Amino acid sequence: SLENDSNLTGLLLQQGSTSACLKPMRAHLSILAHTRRAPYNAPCCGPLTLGLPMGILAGKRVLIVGVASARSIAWGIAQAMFREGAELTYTYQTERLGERVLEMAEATGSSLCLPLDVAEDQAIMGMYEALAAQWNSVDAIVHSVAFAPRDQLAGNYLESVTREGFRIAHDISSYSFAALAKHGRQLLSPSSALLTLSYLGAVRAIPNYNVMGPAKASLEANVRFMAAELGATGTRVNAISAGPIKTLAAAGISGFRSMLQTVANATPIRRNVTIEDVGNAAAFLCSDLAAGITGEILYVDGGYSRVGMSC
Ligand code: NAD
Ligand code: 0WE
Repeated sequence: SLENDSNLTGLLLQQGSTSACLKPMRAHLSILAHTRRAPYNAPCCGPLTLGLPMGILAGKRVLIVGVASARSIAWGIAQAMFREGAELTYTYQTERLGERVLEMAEATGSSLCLPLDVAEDQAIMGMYEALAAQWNSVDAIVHSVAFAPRDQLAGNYLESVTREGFRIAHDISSYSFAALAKHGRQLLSPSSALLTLSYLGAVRAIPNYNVMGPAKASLEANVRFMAAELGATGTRVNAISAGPIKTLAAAGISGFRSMLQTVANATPIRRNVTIEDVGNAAAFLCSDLAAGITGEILYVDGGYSRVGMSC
């Protein structure tokens, strides 16, 4: 399955039983401990940090929404941000996902995981209440969430699109980003960043992406409107438009494997992007290095969208 060959769950599942989880988990943590940056204000001369520069996110507190597996783009972002010194809190969509997300959180120095279904305003407000009990402010929020009913993502656009499918796609994939900002803005620090994930289907008609195209176009417009408003209080708002990656959200999309191959061949860097590529760009955008960037859609697609023909 998608999860079994991932680094983290691979380690956890090696011994085939949940009771055997702790030992390999600790081994994994100790590996990460060597790459952990010093906390904010700490001198860079402790035993773990000797000779290492401070991470670009040292002292930043980041809320990560959208980890479902070790293949999730949000997990690539969380790992890059942890490496750069951020302190993380995660949310998970369902109880079924909660245990796995908690294990992943622990591997990145975090034990705070909160349930969140972004379809519910009450759930968003409850999540922030629980978060505010731990953190008095938040420096970045990563929104890595999309959903349309499966029947929306196959066949011709006008045949598959329905009023209800359109509503759900826009609610979960676009409105939820504004909702996270609307209910969380009192917690945002004066040099904070919001980040969401988009896809080329926002600006090009891509077969089978269907109603998710209009939903991502709406999400990208959300980025601009939110950036215009929140800039005054020091919050930047950006999106990364990522190339296709095999995640749970891509599982079961018919022809995804051959699409990956076709895209790799037509991409200037001649390969597909990875969750590490996206994670590194996300860490930059949420850091003070990107203090002059807001309302932007940054393409992390190996240049695919820049070329009109490839040989
Ligand atoms: P993923 O399945 O790992 O992540 C999608 C996440 O959305 C999951 O964690 C899921 O729990 C969450 N989610 C869905 N409905 C939710 C709800 N009601 N409440 C809370 N959470 C909910 O897949 P991914 O590919 O990592 O997707 C993350 C983002 O990246 C999405 O916005 C997707 O559109 C975008 N993106 C993906 C690709 C790709 O090819 N995989 C390319 C470009 C952009
Ligand atoms: O945004 C996405 C996928 C988002 C998504 C995926 C699913 C699958 C499971 C939204 N809703 C659902 N609903 C489900 O039931 N991507 C960018 C990945 C993706 O999906 C495609 C793509 C690409 C790329 C669908 C068709 C064509 C290309």
